[in-house]
Amino acid sequence: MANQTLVLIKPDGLKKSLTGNILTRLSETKLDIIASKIVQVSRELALEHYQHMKDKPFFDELIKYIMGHYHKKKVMALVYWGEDAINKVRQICGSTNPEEAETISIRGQYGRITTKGVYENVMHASTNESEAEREIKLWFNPDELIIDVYPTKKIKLSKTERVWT
Ligand code: IDP
Ligand code: MG
Repeated sequence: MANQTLVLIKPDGLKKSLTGNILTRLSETKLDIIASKIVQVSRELALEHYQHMKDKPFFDELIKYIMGHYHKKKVMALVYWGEDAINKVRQICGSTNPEEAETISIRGQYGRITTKGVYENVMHASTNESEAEREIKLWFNPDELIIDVYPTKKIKLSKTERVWT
């Protein structure tokens, strides 16, 4: 069955110039990229993304890490879509702890554990369908995806927008 998954190249992945390497590894899956962008992660977005970790002792460090305090203040966000996308991406990504991740997985090849105890594991990948849905809806608006993977509706907003001059 086709499904979709959120991939983030985390600030350490960008700082280490691993974007090309990571995307090349992920292209082994033959999945389609249906959205991508560079994001400066706000505190609100970081807290929401890692809400399930809020009771962990390393939570504050984790929030600083994903916001780019230790590397570059940016993350590359992508949505991959296709047959069994969630599992295929997670497989190449590798386990959470970079020291336990399979050596040839992306995290195994490029991740490290910092002296502050955070797993800097260079990328994020959703682990199941409900997590993928929550995360994709958090990081992207419907119009940023080239296919409608979840139902949408139209509402009229009267907000001020910044446009090119
Ligand atoms: P995942 O990213 O493999 O899905 P989660 O358990 O969702 O793993 O944890 C989110 C992120 O928090 C991890 O990618 C890693 O950066 C960090 N993390 C998770 N567990 C630990 C830990 O035990 N020590 C330090 N950092 C951790
Ligand atoms: Mg997770």
